[in-house]
Amino acid sequence: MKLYGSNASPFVRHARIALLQSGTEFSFEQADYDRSAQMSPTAKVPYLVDGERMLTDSSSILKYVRESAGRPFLADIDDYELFAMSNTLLDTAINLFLLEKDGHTPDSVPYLGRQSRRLASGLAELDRRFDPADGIRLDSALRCACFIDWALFRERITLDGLDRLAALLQVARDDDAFRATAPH
Ligand SMILES: N[C@@H](CCC(=O)N[C@@H](CS)C(=O)NCC(=O)O)C(=O)O
Repeated sequence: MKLYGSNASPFVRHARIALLQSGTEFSFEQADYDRSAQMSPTAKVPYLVDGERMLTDSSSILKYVRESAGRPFLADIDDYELFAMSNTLLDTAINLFLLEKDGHTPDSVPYLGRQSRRLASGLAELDRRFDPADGIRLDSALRCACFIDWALFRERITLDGLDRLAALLQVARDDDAFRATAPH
């Protein structure tokens, strides 16, 4: 089994952590924008190749890896909802990050202002909903931790006033697989 991606991507990180936790033998192959555009129809990372099977999204990869290891993936509706919310905010933050590189900012593009407000309101809601005492066992909490660690790494957010998210991240950083996959 081969997982393709980059060291900085939070989507790739979540897939790597699931693979490490499952004990499955896999290799991690670096894929930049050019390689992913050649290999995957979505031109995104991660993608996973297992024999004849190719999966092109971190969510389908997670479902495959978790269920192959006999573990449910997003079986509970609250887990699913928080996973989806974290994912929306991660997409939003990445969108803002990539467009800023091309010179488009919330000041110059009204839709990016909306994206920026979505990020702030969504983070406040995640802070209300996650209980750090529950740790990162559920994929919603793990996705949220991958998201906020990436957003801090890229200096997209601060955790000022988001004490529960800060505590959740601290719990995640104590985990071996999470630490081993830190963005760089
Ligand atoms: N829905 C996808 C999103 C993956 C994604 O956005 N990956 C980023 C890297 S963090 C990417 O490949 N971006 C390339 C691009 O936007 O052209 C998933 O969950 O795997």
